[in-house]
Amino acid sequence: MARGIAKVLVIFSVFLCTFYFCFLELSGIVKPSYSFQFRVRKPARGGDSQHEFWRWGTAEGRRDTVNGGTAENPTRRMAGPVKERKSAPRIPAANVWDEHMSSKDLLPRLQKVKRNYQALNKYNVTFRGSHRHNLSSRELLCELSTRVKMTTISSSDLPLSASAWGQYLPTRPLQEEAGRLARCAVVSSAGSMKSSGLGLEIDSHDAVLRFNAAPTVGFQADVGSKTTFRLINSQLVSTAEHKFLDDPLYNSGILLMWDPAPYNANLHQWCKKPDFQFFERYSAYRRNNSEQPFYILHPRSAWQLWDIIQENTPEEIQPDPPSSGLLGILLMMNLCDQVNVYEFLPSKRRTDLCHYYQKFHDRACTVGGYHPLMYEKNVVKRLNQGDDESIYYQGRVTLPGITGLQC
Ligand code: NCC
Repeated sequence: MARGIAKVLVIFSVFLCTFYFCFLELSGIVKPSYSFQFRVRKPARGGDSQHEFWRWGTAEGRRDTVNGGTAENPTRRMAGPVKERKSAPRIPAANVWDEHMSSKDLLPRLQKVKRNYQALNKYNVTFRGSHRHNLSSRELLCELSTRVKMTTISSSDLPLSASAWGQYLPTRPLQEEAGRLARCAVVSSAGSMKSSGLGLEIDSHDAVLRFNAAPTVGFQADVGSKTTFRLINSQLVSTAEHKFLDDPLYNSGILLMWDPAPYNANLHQWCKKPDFQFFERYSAYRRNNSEQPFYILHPRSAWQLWDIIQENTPEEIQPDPPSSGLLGILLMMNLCDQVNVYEFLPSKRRTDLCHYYQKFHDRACTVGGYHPLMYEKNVVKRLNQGDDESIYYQGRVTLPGITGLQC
């Protein structure tokens, strides 16, 4: 008798389990136990904890939270399978970069990093401008066009004491070297470029700008293969680990380097005390690759750009120069009629993976630690002429050229 009851109980529980998994979970009526993957990611090297997830809105969590790298909307998933409407895809607003992001939206660790850089004030920034954060997108474009001179230096700008390396600066103006450019692409190095399949779209532009050590070989499907410009920082040129003199990655396209000066320094003061001692390696590279144009940005450009970011931000930003990313975007806005920027504002592929070509994870790569990157992105979002769908699906922002702008 007891064995009979036990048998019935076993059969009944097997039936219950089968019903639960096959019908309720798979049809999405109950929340699947594995849905936790939305929030938990692998421990990040340099990250805060295993349970970090993206906060796109306020620290109070008013907005949705989405884990890096997933495109799905957890609420929709819980509501059961819904057919994708191809004509008008719905983008959850909280999944597109919010131009009002502030330090409150940063992880506590990155808030602290920001405060430390503010206390350090390495470049003796003495900002005396006013906060004018109600400018329209058009007014902001005019500010960028009239006040930021994205110029390169020539040997005649430098003191005699700098002639040992200054003699290697190109004589032909960059505008002439680049020629007239209609549509240009700027490719951020973000991890979210991975699996984007944007390669063909990127290569369809008249010119493509890439940053630092970002490769194309092995990543063509996602980042394309054309490199017209490469903007590099002086740290990369100066430190042996980057193999700047030996790596063929740097041998194609027009090279441009930048090095931060103190906020109020002139060229003479900068030459005496650059951020990184790049002179010898710059000269050596030029001797070995004399045919390849290799420009150096005027150090004041970075601070002119920084002033505009600070003026258009209601709180104090890091007193450090803008990232290569924003410098490159503005450079291209000066050289091209239209600029498409990829994954500077992260798409649905958003991730803490720092670069598409490395395995290192750190949220700071996307929102900034040393660079005022979050605020740079807020400005770019305000300037965007494209739509939220393009940001969400392609990570693409469309900006106008500013050379002929009537202000
Ligand atoms: O990482 P980095 O930048 O070379 O990236 C180039 C530009 O892409 C944008 N980016 C990158 C990663 C990410 N997850 N999101 C992004 O939006 C940024 O706009 C970034 O500027 C730099 O700005 O020069 C920087 O350089 C690196 C590093 O020096 C080079 O990669 C050397 O190869 C800096 N990292 C370190 O110093 C450790 C980084 O802070 C800024």
